[in-house]
Amino acid sequence: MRDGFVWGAASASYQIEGGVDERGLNLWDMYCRQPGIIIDGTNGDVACDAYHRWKEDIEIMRGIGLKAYRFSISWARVIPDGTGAVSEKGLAYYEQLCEALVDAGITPWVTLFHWDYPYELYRRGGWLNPDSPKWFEDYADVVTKRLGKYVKHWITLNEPQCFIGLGFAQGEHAPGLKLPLWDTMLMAHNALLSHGRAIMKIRENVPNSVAGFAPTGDVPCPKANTPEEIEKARAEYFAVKEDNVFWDVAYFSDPVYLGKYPDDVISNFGQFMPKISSADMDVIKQPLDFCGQNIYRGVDAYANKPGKAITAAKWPISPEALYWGPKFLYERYKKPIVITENGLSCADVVSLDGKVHDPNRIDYLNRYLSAYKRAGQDGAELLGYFQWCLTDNFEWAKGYTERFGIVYCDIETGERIRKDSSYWYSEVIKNNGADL
Ligand code: GCO
Repeated sequence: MRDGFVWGAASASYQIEGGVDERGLNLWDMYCRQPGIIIDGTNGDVACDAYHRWKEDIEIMRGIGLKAYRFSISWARVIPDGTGAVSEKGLAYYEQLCEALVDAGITPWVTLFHWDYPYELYRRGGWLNPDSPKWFEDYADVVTKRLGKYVKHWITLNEPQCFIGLGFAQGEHAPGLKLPLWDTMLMAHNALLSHGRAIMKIRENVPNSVAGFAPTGDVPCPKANTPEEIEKARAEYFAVKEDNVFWDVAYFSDPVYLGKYPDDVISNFGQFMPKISSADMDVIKQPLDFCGQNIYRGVDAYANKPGKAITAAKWPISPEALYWGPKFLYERYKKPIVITENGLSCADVVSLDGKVHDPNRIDYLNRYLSAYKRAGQDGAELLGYFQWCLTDNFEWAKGYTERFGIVYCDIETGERIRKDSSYWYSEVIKNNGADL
């Protein structure tokens, strides 16, 4: 890869921290309390206990040779009620974490919001409330003022497709609601306004900041390497999805990078859109330094192919998604690409030799990273890659039944064991992907 390419690994506060008694309640705390909601009946109260084991985790990152670590801030740990009084203990936790990362030569990339919305704000209407962008802006102000001396790299929102779509439209994630489009599209708009106002705070409080956001979506890959099939796939990637308006890359990314909602969203769903002013779009389209994107799979790749290669989570293994996704995104938004998440769940176990052998993950990463490298050789400017994820953790509605980490975590004891893939990844980082 190019000199200075960022090789990282990622996590998220609710999925790893635990420390539930030392923060305010969030939406996932309440969601997990409902019987039968989480597949194994678990929650993030303790998780990987990263809240207490962060020093050990930094030593593991140092051992792997990570250049960067992407993690998220628990909003309700810093501001327990989401707005108002700030928790010094919460801020101090993140300040010591960021200082130690910098001291270890690992660049912190901080996600402001990765789904763990303060429950007190949810009770006040959450993203529906017209004050929600201001709440988020004030939170961003507090965090960037305190951490800005250690943190230059910021990601505002992780996957609005999920925290709005899965959470409030499909009802598969917290809070498990199926609200009408005139609510969910208003929530999506307020989330985008929150993004823009947070970017303005980042620019105000952090000199030389590098900022973006981390949407997701499945990548339609051409069925043949012909101009017609490539154009078809490109058009599909950015086209409105009739059955799930939010699972459309352009729904959130066109307002952010281009300052307007896609025409096909307006023509198909305009009647549900909230009132939008040009001033709103000016707030949303704050200049960003990179195009972040979480990419795991091609859209229903090999959907009907019997015996297709799948992960433990039954996701298709489709490395070409990490060629076409970056290529299409770079062409449309003309920003350096950062894959803010990519990885897979494997049925990882501790073998008799006490190690965790995960050849499937090594093979998957080899294929996906080779495709990503090829996208760079074919013209896309690639800035970085974050492996999802550092340690096995709480996989939302799937509880602890899925293991995505390059580091094994025994959820009973908290013991960490580096998997074979973390040693493989170390070599990739050392030679900057030369052997991919
Ligand atoms: C996401 C989230 C992560 C998940 C990971 C595996 O992309 O869904 O950002 O928190 O754990 O993707 O599903």
